[in-house]
Amino acid sequence: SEFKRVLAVDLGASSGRVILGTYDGSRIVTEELHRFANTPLQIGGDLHWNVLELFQEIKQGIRLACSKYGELLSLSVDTWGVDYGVLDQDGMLLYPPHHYRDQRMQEYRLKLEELLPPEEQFRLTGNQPDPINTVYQLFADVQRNPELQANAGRILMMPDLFHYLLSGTAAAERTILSTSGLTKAGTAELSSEVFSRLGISPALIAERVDAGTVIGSLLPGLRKEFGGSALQIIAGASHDTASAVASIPYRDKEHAAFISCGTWSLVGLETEQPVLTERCYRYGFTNESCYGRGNRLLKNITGLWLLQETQRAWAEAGVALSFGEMVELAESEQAVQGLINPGDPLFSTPGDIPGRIAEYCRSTGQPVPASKGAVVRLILVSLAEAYRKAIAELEELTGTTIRTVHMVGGGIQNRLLCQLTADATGKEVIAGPVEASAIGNVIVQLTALGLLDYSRAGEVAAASGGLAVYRPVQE
Ligand code: LFR
Repeated sequence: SEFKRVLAVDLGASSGRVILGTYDGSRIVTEELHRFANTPLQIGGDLHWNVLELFQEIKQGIRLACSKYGELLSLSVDTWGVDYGVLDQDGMLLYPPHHYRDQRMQEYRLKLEELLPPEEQFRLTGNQPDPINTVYQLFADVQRNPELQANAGRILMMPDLFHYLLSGTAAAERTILSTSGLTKAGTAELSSEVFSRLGISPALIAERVDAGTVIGSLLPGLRKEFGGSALQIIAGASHDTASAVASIPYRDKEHAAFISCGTWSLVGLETEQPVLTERCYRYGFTNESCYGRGNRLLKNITGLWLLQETQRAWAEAGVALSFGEMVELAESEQAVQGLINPGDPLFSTPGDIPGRIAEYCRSTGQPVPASKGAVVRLILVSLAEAYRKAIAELEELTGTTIRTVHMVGGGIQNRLLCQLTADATGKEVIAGPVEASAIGNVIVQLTALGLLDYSRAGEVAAASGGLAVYRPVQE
């Protein structure tokens, strides 16, 4: 038919979704077919992915898609970076994969950094050392369970794990692997230095593939469940941020930065080669792979997590507010004083974020926000300030003058945040698409299937996105 239909499965911190992407040759229309909770599972002291439940939900989404639309072309899963599951020698999942907000890495962090100092990790891999990175998690797992490597067949990053469960093919896709701290900067090759220093076997990593590889099709058993649908399984730009970046409708890419706004804010720009300077390391930037061969130079800044957890804490205390309502409260709040550092470790684990913000303000000698609106405004102003700083650093590191900031992802529905970002940076903000990861995911599938030339991706994304422009307001 003239309509090409593919499924994008996007697993994020607030929910997982199965999204239908329909392409008519000029734009992509997304339809959320199935949304479900993605609540981490606490078992004993550990925090895990509820992976079997998620698999069940993905199947439910495929079922709905097949019964509504019949034959679909393909499916690809994207998720946040760094997490993985461990398979045994027979390809069975050994235990529920850990969630990066689990704390087991803390105990082994120093030991790892003695064997492999942070600066060296950065130089070797281009990744900013962070205890959430795969390398820290895997090292902790191996220390805690010395039998693990003998029992394990492979580890698979989370999107790869879902692709494996759907198709039976184990592959390590490049963009998601580039978040691991295990690969050589700017390549998909494993860093043998990292593996040998830490005593980890590189054989744990599956065969590597580029983003946009058809790795198989639905396992026969599943295929029967869905009425014989032939669905191909594609390793797309399976890191959600790589997918989001693949959806950016650049107008002047040479002078553009991006902010991917979700639970995290990823502030960066695309470069040809990784940037491995000492200064880049000190400023806290990381290098990850784009779809294709490019590099994403970016900084992870805690993002809407702060609002999500604030919303949860208030709901638990009996005040249920939507994001829209929270932003309205912030809008009616005039100048708020003070700033928080969104990346302070105090804010990184689930809990009473408003309480911790108050604690942070007290301990830094700043006024404690006196109302809910003031809390929300303080969060948003602090995010915009963190964005401003990161963009100034990007300009310094790359010698580029940034003229436009592309904001993409769910967080841009928060129009106050977009305007505050334009004001703080003094630059034009182009916001959209909101469904950045899903649209990027679909774009990469369409290119893998030979239905779209990637040089047209920006144009297609712009036609699909519903873009909004924010200009800085001079005071
Ligand atoms: C965004 C993201 C970031 C990654 C962080 C943790 O969802 O994927 O890019 O660094 O989550 O994995």
